Amino acid sequence: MTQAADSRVAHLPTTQYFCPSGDYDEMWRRADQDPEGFWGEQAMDLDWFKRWDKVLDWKVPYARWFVGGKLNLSYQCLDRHMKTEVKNKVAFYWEGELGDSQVLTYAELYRLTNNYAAALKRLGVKRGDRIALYLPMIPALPIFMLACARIGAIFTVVFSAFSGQALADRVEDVEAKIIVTSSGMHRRGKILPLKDNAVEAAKRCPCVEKIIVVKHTGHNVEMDPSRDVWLNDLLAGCDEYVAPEHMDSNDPLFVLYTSGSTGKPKGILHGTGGYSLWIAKTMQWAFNTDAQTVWWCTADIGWITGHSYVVYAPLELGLSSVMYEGAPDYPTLDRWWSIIEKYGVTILYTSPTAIRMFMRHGEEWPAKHDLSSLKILGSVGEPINPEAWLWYYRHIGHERIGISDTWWQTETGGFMISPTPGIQPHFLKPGSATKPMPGIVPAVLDAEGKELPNGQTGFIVIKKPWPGMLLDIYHNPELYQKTYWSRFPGYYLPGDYCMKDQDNFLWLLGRADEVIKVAGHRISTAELESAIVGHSAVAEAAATSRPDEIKGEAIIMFVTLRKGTPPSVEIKNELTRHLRATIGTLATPEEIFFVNLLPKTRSGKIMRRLLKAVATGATVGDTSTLDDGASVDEAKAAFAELS
Ligand code: 6R9
Repeated sequence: MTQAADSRVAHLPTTQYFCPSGDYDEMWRRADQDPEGFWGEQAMDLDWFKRWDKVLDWKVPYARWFVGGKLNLSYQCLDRHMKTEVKNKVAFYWEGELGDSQVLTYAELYRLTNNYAAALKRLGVKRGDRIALYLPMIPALPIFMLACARIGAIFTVVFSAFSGQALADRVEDVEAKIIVTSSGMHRRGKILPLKDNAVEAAKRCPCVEKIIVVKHTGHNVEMDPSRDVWLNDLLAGCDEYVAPEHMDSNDPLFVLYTSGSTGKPKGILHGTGGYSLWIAKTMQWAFNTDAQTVWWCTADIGWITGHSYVVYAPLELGLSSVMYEGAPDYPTLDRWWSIIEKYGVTILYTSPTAIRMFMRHGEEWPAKHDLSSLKILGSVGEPINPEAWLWYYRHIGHERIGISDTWWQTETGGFMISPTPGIQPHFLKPGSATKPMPGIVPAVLDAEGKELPNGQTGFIVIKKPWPGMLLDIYHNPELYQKTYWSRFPGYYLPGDYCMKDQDNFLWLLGRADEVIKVAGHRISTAELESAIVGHSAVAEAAATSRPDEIKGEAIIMFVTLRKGTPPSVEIKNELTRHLRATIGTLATPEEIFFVNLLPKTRSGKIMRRLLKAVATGATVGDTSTLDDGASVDEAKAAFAELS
């Protein structure tokens, strides 16, 4: 649960949005009553090689949009702008952590995408092949994503903070032929060895034939000539046009791994036509973008937010974007605000964690800069607490502009619930993502599947398919069915708690399952547990979280050690290192508690509710099904002692 409860009635006046051109209620009703008519009209804004035969084919749990239609997303993002004034417009203002920068126009991006596509083809990549992209926030990443889309290769981007092992798990599952990486990446003045991690993954995965290496850092990198190739060498002689593949609207575009309730991340599979349309439309609606927009989405491309709203949607809409490689507060605490001033950013889209971090640093840092170019602010990744919302509104927006708090998920492709100033502005309430996008029909259900009256908290479900909906879980349709469609048959289950207030505003209140959001990064308790028990000293483990002032949630682990290993600070540090090496830095626990027994039910299930209560210092509640009351006291004692 979030801190929303105390501010549910805090109304704010409508802020001065521009262009209140539409009628939100009317548009929402139209999309609900005649989805095929509505989406058929919207889809006319894309360039199709062949028009669809049917707008929607919906057989629970699979929705197929624009059936029979043919298009290519790299064509939407690039080729079609070559005929307009967008051609010479800036696509990306790239800013490196070291202060270096690069400006890429649409024409340059188009040329590079063709060259990269030619290079991939030269390595034998064909339509339907899988490619893993393990790159930092440098221009090569969006260019490879566009090049893959162009030739119909399915890509999976692996966040650069994931370890070599986590990369290997994903490469193996998707059976990638090629890993694209960089020599290294800059982070807070250090160089992280991405290439080494890629080699570790390639050694574990026989499917990998080649590693393409982008030269980004100056340090020495060992190359195995039978497997590794520098991008620059590969590009020599690739200065050519590559015709975009005519992809079927429901052909896969990418797989993005995300955490759920199992120990292994699942590959969310997104398609081409519905996805392309959904992200472009939702971006316009939530942020009222226009030709003058200078967009900055601060998310890493390794997450869905970066896929949809750093790379594809802004390019489809022909916008200029900022892309920044480094840490937000490096080398000085006003790095972000200086970037906004430098490029005249008009829309900033970021996470509550970042806002809370800046809040702690103090408003004097943004106050040093002219932020008057900003027209709209955005938030994503976790519930935004009203205090952070108000700080953002006051100290970044200067009480002049609104905040689009966008609720959505990897699986949904694009925004689901958000203010829609691009259609019609409405009142905002700090902490509420407000109303569903046209085409989104949510309901709040109790545990039995009964719709709850306004004011009560339950599970949010989505009653109808929407164009950005995932196609499937890669190679695992059973898990797809089970995860999203089995608890409340016929409805999509996102896994979040939600409350609809008396004004029909929606409050998204955090995950209802075993997924944790640490600084907006999604990770599951099962993943953490299976990683930590991989260490030879660990007998059993349970992961939970507690609220964190900055990161939203922090990871807390309870561990029983094997006989012969006594608890110590050394073993604690060793287990932290082990988690980071197995998953990545985002798996760093805030605290590890050693206990002799984990609290379990009589049927042997770990009592997570109880551990969570212990970790957060709340009252423990009903323990009548508990096997051994002593273990609860023990967990509590361990917590009290160590915290
Ligand atoms: C886009 C993204 C999805 C989960 C989602 C929810 C949380 C995201 C939110 C939000 C409240 C918001 N979440 N945006 N909760 N308000 N505006 O973050 O995708 O990484 O798949 O995470 O994030 O719990 O279920 P993903």
